[in-house]
Amino acid sequence: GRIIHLADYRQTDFVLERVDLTFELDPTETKVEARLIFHRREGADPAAPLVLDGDELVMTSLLFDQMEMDEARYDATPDSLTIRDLPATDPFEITITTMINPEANTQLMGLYRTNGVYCTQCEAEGFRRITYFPDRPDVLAVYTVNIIADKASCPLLLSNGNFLGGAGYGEGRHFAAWFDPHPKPSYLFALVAGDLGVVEDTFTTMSGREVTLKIYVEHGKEPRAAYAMDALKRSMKWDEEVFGREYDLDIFMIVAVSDFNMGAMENKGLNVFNDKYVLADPESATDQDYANIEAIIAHEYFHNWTGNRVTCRDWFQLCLKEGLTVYRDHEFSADQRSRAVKRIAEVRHLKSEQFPEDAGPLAHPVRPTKYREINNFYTTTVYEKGSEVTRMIATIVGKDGFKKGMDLYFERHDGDAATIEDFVECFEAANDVDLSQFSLWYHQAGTPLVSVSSSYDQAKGAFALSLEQMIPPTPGQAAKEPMHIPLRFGLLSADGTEALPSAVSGADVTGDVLHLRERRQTVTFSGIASRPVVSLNRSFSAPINLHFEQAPADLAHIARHDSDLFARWQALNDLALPNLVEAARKARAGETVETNPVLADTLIAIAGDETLEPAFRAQALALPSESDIARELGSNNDPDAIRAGREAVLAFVANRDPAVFAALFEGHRTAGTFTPDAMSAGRRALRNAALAYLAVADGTPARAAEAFAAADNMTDLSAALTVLAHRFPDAPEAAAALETFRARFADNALVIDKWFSIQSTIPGDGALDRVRALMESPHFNRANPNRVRALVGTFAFSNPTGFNRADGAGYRFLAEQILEIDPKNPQLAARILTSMRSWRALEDGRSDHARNALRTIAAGEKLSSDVSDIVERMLK
Ligand code: BAL
Ligand code: ZN
Repeated sequence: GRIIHLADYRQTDFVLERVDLTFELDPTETKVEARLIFHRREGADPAAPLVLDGDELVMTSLLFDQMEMDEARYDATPDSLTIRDLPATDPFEITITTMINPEANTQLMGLYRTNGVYCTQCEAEGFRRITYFPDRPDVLAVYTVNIIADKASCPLLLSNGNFLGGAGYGEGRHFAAWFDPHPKPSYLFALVAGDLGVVEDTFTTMSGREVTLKIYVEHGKEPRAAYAMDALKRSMKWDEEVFGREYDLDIFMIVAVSDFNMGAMENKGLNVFNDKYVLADPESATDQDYANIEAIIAHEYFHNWTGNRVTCRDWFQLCLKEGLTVYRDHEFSADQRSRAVKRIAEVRHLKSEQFPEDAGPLAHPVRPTKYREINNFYTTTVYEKGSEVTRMIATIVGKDGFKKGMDLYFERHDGDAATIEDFVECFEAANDVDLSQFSLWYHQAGTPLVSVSSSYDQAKGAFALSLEQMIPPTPGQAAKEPMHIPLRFGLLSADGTEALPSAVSGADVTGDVLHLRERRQTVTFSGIASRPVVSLNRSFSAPINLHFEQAPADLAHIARHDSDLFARWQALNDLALPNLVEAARKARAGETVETNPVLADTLIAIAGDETLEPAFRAQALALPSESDIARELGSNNDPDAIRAGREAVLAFVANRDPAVFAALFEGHRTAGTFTPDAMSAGRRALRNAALAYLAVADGTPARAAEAFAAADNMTDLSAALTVLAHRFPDAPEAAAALETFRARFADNALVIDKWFSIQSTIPGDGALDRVRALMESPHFNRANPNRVRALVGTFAFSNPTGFNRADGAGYRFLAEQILEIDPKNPQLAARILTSMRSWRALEDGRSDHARNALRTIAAGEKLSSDVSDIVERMLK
């Protein structure tokens, strides 16, 4: 494919007024009739042809104002339809008939079949696989949809908007008509037809309208949709209370399907979900699954305003809806659960997924200026960093200022296809601030590095912070401008209370936010009676790497006393990371690893602190991951040494005071009926974190095996199974538990995915053979994205030692898989391939093997644009 540039954006020559679609559904020969009414845009070239997008389309008829069109006036190819000699002013009607084959659609883009159900996925460019269309987000139209299908196999016929009516339609068939009054881009179109069970409820909006809520799932799975329904109602309420946004149709539907490339899709009034993010019960879902369901249900619902009512002008603006909507779902979860614990989880995710992307060959700005394949820009940079940028706007303009800006955004842009500039302008106008320097966050890729040093002058009572920002070079961006970085901070006195300066010079400080704007800045705080300990970037107010060599005792002080719980966790992390990096170096050099006892004692003290919520203590106990350590090391990485070093530190902590872990394990049982609330989930998290340490201290699988046998919910069961499989892979207890688990959940594919993932992440060289063997299991299905991600994806993304085997066999395996998956499902192949995004940071032997594997992929015949785009950027 060719490269698309933001600078080339121009409006369409034709305005689409209305869309009437009629589908005659058939597994292999679905007939689609699209009646499109256009007029030429005022000022457009009167001779310009109408060019419509297509993708693998076969056209069987074309009418102009209901008359067959003269063949000399158009050209139809599988991927475009060009029509000439169109009127200069009058509206006209084009009726296109295409024949498509849903059964053969393995890409899962456009109209396809999953377990006998017809469903669609149109974002970003799937609609053009259904009919020829101006398939771009700035073409908004009102749709009427008629669906005709076999009554027995498709009793249910759904599309966007409100139900108009239905009736019988000839022998054994019926039809239904839907009308969506809200103008929408084609990527929000949806159709679902099949035989599904339903869970129904209602929601009364703030203006008193009753909305019907329906969640469709496979028959028999209805009870597992109860939590999703509860999350939906809470989301609707929250969006009214916090953002003043009310739902706008009579009905809101969610359909869960088992074959889906993404997590879910926000189609207007008819969300389609990967069933993994709908179905849950205590027997089969972990606390993490519940939290994910809550977040994704909310995310898709929130898109109704941020994405659907206000959509994107072009795909470069993807972060306009995604970054903002992730921010909204983060805030929702923070309000529903523990804000600090939620923030810790977000930052862990950001650091482990987005920071590596931003530091490697796939780095790109939050608002890119060019792309080859838009499917490859549904990234953690667009989503998660995009959310962080929105959060920084809220930090800069304040809570009320953010609300004013959002209100203005909805007021100005409801019904629009907008840009990032439009969005930022609303916060500037509502708050009378200049966000032009801040906007560099959208345009400059790379994680800023802020280096800090401090000095204290006792005689003057002055404390000075020297800050320097550096934004590393990224592909296509060698030199960067300094950015506006909002840093929340506090100065802690020796007793743990906050020291308040009498004056500040050298930077703007508003409340607890220090605004770093220059490349270098020294900030002086006066009236500070004794040397304070700085707690910087509290709540991770800016998504940066902080280089600040604070003494272990200072970090321990923050970890024990900061008023900001997130900062306490961050200090623990900062205390642990240098230790783990040093441990990795020592392990690689064959030297003995030593662990700083301050680290172990601080961790244990916090874990045992009954005044803190258990979920926080569980987070505190989780040492930085192997990938965190690799990122900190930066280059020449040896994953085996990183793991060996980390294991040594972990063993030191585990053996420091096993009685504490035993008490945590015994003292946090969750007895009685299972509830997925945050408090109970926190108790389980702490208990299972303790179990992981105890298994190391015990050196035997007995305790984990007992926990496995006693578990009465999936969180505890899978945690115990993970400890058994990862710590004691060769023990009979592990084999027995794995088989018990498999047999018990053999008919629940989503649970079998956990069984795949637990085994594919068993550390060490043996993982690859296990993964290969599991691919032969009858439970595996290489056509199903969830199965492939659970087994192959998890191995490549989350098993650093297993995947990065020194002999390169892991990379060769991945190359083989990518070449096999790509012809069927390019999006899935390209996504899994991004697991190699940090290959250049590996030591020479491994990076040579990785390069060879990437070259093997690049040399593949008929690569999709998805995979060739990724592999070429990675090799560049
Ligand atoms: N729009 C694609 C799925 C999502 O971000 O909600
Ligand atoms: Zn989204």
